[in-house]
This record gives sequence, C-alpha cells and structure tokens, in this order.
Amino acid sequence: MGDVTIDNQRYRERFEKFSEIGATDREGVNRPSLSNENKEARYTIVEWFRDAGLSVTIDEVGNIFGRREGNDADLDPVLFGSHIDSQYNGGRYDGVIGVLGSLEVIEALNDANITTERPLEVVAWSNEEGVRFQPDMLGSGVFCDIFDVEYAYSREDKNGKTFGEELERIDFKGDTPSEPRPLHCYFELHVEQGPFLEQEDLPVAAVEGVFGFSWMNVTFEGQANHAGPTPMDMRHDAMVATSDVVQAVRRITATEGTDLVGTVGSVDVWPNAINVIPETVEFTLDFRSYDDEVVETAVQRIQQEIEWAAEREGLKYEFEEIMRIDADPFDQGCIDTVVESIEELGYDYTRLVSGAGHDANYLNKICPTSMIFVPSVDGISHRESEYTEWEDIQVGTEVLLEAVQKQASKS
Ligand code: HGY
Ligand code: MN
Ligand code: MN
Repeated sequence: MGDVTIDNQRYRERFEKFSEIGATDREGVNRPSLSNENKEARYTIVEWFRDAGLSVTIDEVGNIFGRREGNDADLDPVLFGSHIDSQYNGGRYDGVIGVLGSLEVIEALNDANITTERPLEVVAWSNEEGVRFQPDMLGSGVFCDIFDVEYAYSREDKNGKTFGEELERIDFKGDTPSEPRPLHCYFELHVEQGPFLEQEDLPVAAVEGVFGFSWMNVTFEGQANHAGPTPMDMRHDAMVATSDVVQAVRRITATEGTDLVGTVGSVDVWPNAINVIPETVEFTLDFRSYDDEVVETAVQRIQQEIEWAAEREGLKYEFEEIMRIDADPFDQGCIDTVVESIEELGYDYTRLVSGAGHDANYLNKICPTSMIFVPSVDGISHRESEYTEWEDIQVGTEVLLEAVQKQASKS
C-alpha cells in the first residue's frame, strides 16, 4: 500500500547485531527463557522499540508490548510479533524474525510518515519455546487466559528455579495485568521450520492453521544395583522400560494417522553411571497432529504402553500431561488478508498448516489471527544451523507490512 518500503540494510544489520546476543560458536544462539542472555535480548528489544517511538509496556509475565498510536485511539489495535527466547543452542531465526520484522514494519511506517487508522502494537512474548520452563507459549497463554499467572510463576526449571523468581531476577515482572483485551487481529511472521516451502521453491506461505499437540512427562522408578553381579532376572531397570516406550512412539505414529508426529526429546537418567542399573528415568513425550482425535488416541495408546512397560520390568511410574492444545484453523479474513498482500506484491506462494506451535495458537482463541511463513533451508530448525535466505525474510516482512496496513486501515 503506498510507497512504504522495508529498509533492508537497517533490518539486516539489526538482525546480525541481535544474533550476537547469546551467540554460540556454531552460528546459533543460546538465549533460553529468562536466562542472562534472554535478559540482554529483552533489554535490547525494549531499547529498539523505544527508539522507534513505541510506548513500551511489560506485563506481569514479561510479555513486551510496543504501541504506536493511530488516528483513532478508540479502535482496537492490530497486534503483531513473535518471541525472542530460544532453544538451548537453537537457531537465530526462530521467533526473532517475527519480532524484528514487526519492528521493521514500524520503522518503515515511521520513515514514510504514515499514521494508520488503528493503533499498532508489536509484541515479544515470554517463554514461547518451553524448553527451560514448560509448557511452551506460556506468556501468550497467560495473556489469552489459557493459564493463570500463579501457574506460570510456579513453573520450575531442572535446577528448581521458578519462572516467577527468574522473571523477578531479570527485572521483567511488569505491573500490567496479562489478560485478554480487545484486539482487532494478530499476525505472526515466522520461519516455516519444515521442508515444504524449500521443496516447492517458494518464498512465502499463508498459514491456514496450526497442529494441536500434547506434551507429557513420564518417570519410571526401578532399582539401582551393581551392573556386574546383579542377575538379569533380578533387575528393575528403568532404562529398559523407557526404551520400550520410545519404540512404542514410532509404532503409534506409524499406525495412527498420516500427519501424526511423536518425539521423546528429553531424557534424564539417575544415577547415570556406567556400572549402575538405572533406577530412575524421567522423559518427555510430544505428540502432534492437525486432527485432535488422532492426538487423543496417541495419548491413550502411549499411556497403555507405559503401564505395560512398567509391569514387565516391575517398576513404579508417574505420568503427567503437561499441556494439551487443540488444532485450530486460523481466521479466514486474516488468511485472505495475507493472501491478498502476497498476490499484490506479486510473489508465488502456497498455503500451509503449521506443525510447530506458536503464540498464534493462543491468540487465535481470542482474536482473528493468521501467520506468514518463510522457508527454512533444508527444513532445519531448533538447531544452530537453522538458516533462512535474507531475500525470503524480506519477502515475508513485506507481506507482513502489507497485511498490517490493510487491517489497520479498516475503521
Ligand atoms: O514446540 C514448538 O512447536 C514451539 O517451538 N514452542
Ligand atoms: Mn518459534
Ligand atoms: Mn521454536
């Protein structure tokens, strides 16, 4: 719309500078939620939001909002953004291009001296990744009334530190309540984190919905004993039961549904010694599908497999479902806005459903929402080698700029 343009040099320099925060020596970043590196990233974003003339608000779970007034302050704002916390040794693009891309949209409008009809709000959500503090999308989940604040504050990392303590430690526990408020719509620009755009050699996708998923925590309790003299028929080996369940995940994904995916991503063994039969193994499960019934069936089946594995090995076990989110189609009006924006800009595109969870999952419960994807090279993400070509990031950000302007011009 009009001659608002992304300043690629500014945007790319900013991205490179931001990537230095928590940089690893293999081109990735290590900025887990509420870590010192995440704290530095947060302060940087607040500073850049303010430099762009945004009025910054931090809410009670550390979500960072930057507001730009429109012609009519009474109109509900257009919200857009993503997250800046990362995986442990994760990629530089996941979440970040959604926040820096949104900031660049603001800067481009500032350069063009354009005031939109509606107010604009850019956001960096807290604790999207959910690797240090489960569950993921915790900040947007509280904002969208999925979780209450006390639950969020109580979440513990593996060292027993709570989300609330760490939020206080890095001084990002804001006074503003984190709760739903009138929003016109929400857009999120994000890397695809899968192979489809690259396979189709396309620069951008309109995202039509997100998978539902379940996260679970399982603990097998057996009996530590000497690895040498203990006869095999006297063992209660928590690792054997765990390996049975890991194999069961593959059997379930192979038989329950075409798009079902299942992962055992985190395993902690105690006492974790070469010559001691594992007494305790705590591990996580992650099942996802665009069909909620398929996720439900997978969760039922894996619980049965856990029970059988414990019986076979004479173990006790604990099972906890940490979180469950339903699959959701995005708002058709917002999807159409993204498609119109792409078509007006003249780019080839496709439509995708997201296998990754995003803050948009929850925003979609309280306001019209959709997403824009740009390709991930080799379909890689949640890995230091995560990479997206800058030309594709530019396309995605231009689409975000157009989509935001379209929705923000509506009274
Ligand atoms: O798990 C996810 O899909 C996201 O990275 N939190
Ligand atoms: Mn992400
Ligand atoms: Mn992620």
